[in-house]
Amino acid sequence: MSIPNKLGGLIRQSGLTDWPEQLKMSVERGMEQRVRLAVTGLSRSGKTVFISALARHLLQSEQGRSLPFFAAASEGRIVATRDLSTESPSPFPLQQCLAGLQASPPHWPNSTEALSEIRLALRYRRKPGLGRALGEHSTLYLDLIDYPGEWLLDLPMLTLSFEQWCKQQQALFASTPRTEVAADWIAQQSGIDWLAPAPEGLRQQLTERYRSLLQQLREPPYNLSLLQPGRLLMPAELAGSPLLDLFPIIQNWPEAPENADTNSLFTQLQQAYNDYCEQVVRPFYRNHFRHFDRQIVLVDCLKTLNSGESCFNDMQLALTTLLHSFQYGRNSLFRRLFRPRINRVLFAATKADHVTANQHHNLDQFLRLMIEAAQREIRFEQVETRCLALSSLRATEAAQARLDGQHLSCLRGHRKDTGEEIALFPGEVPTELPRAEDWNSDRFRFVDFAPRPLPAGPLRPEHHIRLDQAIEYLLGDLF
Ligand SMILES: Nc1nc2c(ncn2[C@@H]2O[C@H](COP(=O)(O)OP(=O)(O)OP(=O)(O)O)[C@@H](O)[C@H]2O)c(=O)[nH]1
Ligand SMILES: [Mg+2]
Repeated sequence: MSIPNKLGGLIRQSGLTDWPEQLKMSVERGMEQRVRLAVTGLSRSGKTVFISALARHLLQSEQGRSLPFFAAASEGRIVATRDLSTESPSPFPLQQCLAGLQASPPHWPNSTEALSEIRLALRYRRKPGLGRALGEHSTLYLDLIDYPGEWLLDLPMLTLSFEQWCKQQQALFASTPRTEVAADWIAQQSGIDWLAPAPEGLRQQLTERYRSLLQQLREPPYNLSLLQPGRLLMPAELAGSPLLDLFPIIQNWPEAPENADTNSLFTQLQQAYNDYCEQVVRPFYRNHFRHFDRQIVLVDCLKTLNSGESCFNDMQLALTTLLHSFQYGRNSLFRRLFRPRINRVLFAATKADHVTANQHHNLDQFLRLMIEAAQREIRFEQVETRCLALSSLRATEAAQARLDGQHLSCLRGHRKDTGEEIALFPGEVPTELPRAEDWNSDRFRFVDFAPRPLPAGPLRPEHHIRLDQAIEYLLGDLF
């Protein structure tokens, strides 16, 4: 077989039809080192703060000061950096996030309401050795996207039919606290004939009730994660669209749905579900959630400790379900060029500055418990994984207190809710799953802190906790 035929065969096997364009992109990709890092995290897990801090540190990494464990920077091999995000139609609002953190008093970024992209170019000197034959310098382009965490949980819906989704929701609503919070809504469903012609506006009315239910379950004291459809909570440009008039049927599932009236709630909801998956979720997945090379999964473990066992179980299920939406595997050269897969995953417990330094190891351990099932599946694909507690932007400083003649490690900072300055002993992070009595005993009360003012000048290592280790693990081998 001639070379072009061989290549054609390979491309056909790979399912690529527009191959000249793919080939061009792939060659560019191979020469330039384009890396797409998936920043995965449920809502309020810390994605926007992580991306802002990562970008801010990397954009000053030629100074080699703030990331001691990121070898390329500390060895002085990053020679220049640039933020290329302005080339994107929806650039990540880095300056806006940084301005908020530099304000007086500083504040965290708002919850993300739309998708945005950031692209950083890092020009570096290659290590002495084989790679030098390709030239002394090279550039690594790092692409990241930020998006509302709520949208992430729509991805698993792509693999479910309307009926499967309803059955899954039925199982969720059969356990506490959903059963209690949704009691009225569930009772209302029992009285509905899903197959009969539905009065005008009923679907919208029932959706509104479902939306406020989801809102309630997202907030304290429940803090649940597995809330679908995510766009009901964060609609962005779809606010008011009939595509979002959608909720699951969890009571009275019809015996013979094929007899449904064309104007019945069953027909309307099934159609709305299919339209939502195809017109909202699939384009989001197709345009943004394929072709990642590396992944960081941000997990707010301390929130689950504060909120209790049902929050822990729900977040664990949400993460395991969600990670099925990504493609993992080892990258052969061919695959790396044409269809990259995630081949390294970092699970990160965020907000490690909410506990004292002697608890960071415990937080690593607790994170391991939380993501055990997800990690096992990913490892089966021979993908490297690691667990690490980190803080993208450190909001507290270490302090010492004396109690009964003993020194106690404490934290000092400003409370996020009141702004009041406090020094406190935040307590210990368990290394095993808490027993029922511990979950119910108010044993865990980790406080949220307001950010410390971010300097306009260069950042230092004390502005983060282990962010440099995260960067080294995720990207270090590429420099
Ligand atoms: N102390 C501390 N708090 C953090 C850190 N990162 C995030 N937070 C807290 O977590 C909250 C949520 O962080 P975001 O980065 O906005 O979370 P997100 O994942 O982007 O959330 P959505 O946009 O709603 O999906 C912030 O308002 C802070 O209170 C950190 O490194 N240290
Ligand atoms: Mg965000």
